Amino acid sequence: MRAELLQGLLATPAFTSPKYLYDALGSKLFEAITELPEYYPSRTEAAIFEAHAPAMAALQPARATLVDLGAGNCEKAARLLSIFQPQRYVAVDISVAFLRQSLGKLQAQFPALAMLGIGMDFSSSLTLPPQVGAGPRVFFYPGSSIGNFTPEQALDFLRRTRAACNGGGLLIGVDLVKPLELLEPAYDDALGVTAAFNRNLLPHLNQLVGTDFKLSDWQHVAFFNTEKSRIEMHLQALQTVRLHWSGGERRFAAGERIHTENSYKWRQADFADLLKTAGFTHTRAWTDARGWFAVFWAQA
Ligand code: AVI
Repeated sequence: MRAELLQGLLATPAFTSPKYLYDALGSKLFEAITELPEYYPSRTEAAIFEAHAPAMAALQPARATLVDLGAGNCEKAARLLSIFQPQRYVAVDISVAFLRQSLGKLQAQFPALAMLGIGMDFSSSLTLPPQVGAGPRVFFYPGSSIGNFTPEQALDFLRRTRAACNGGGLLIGVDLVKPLELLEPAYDDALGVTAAFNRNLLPHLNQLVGTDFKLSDWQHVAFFNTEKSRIEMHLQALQTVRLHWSGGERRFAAGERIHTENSYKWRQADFADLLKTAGFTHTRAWTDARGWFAVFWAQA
C-alpha cells in the first residue's frame, strides 16, 4: 500500500487511488455527501429501486446469494432484502470497522437471514472465501461506484464479476451524463462537505505513509472533463509545499495538483454495450423520469 501510494505521489501529475478517501471519517463524510441537496445520485437511485424493486426481484435466480460490493452502511441492501429474499447476504467493503458495525445492526433487523462480512479490496480481486457458498450469486453494486473506474478498469471489473456469478447476475447503479450545472455542484457543494471528504485524504495519507501534509496548504478542486465524460477531483497546493516522508521527499509548486478521484458519467446505451462486451446477456435498465441515473440488471 505504501509503495503504491508513494509511486502516485512521486508521479507528475501526482495521483492517488480513490479507495484511500474511505478511512473511518471518510466513510462518514461520504454518508453526509449522500444527504446533500446537490448530490442527486443517491436519492435518484433510491427512487428507482423503490419504484422497480419487485420487477428487479422477478429477474433473479431462486436461492441466490446477494453479494453487496462496497456495502458501507448496508442501508441500500437492507431496503431490498425483504423483496429479494436471498438465501444469504454477503457484505464486502474495504472499511472493515465500519462494515462490522453496520452488519451487526442489519443482523439484528433480519435475525433469520444468514450473513457474512468480508473486508477486502474487491477492485483488484473478486475471489471470495468458500463460506460464500457455491450457488448462484447476484452481485449488488449500487451508488454509481463503477464510475470511479476508468472505462478499461470498468470492463475488466465487469468481466471478473461475470466470471464470479455462478450463473447469477449483476444489479448495478450507473450515473448518466447530464448538464454541467447539475454535475459540478454535486461535487463542489455549498456546505463544503465534498471538500472535507477530499481533504480528509491528507491526514489519512500521513497516517498510512508517514507524510507531513498540512491541511491548510491544500484546497479542493472539482470539475467536469467533458472530453473524458468524468468529474475530476483534485487537491491543489495553495503555496509551495515541501512534502517529506521517511526515505523521500517531493516539492509541489503553488497550483500543482494531486488527482484524487474520477467519477465517469455514462450514456445509457454505452453502458449497455459495455455489459455485453463483458459477456453479460439479457440486460435490462430502469431510469428516473429525468434520465439522470440508471439501474441495470445483467444476467451472467
Ligand atoms: C462512491 N462514488 C460513487 C462517489 C461518486 O459520486 O463518484 C464518490 C464521491 N466523490 C465525491 N462525491 C462523491
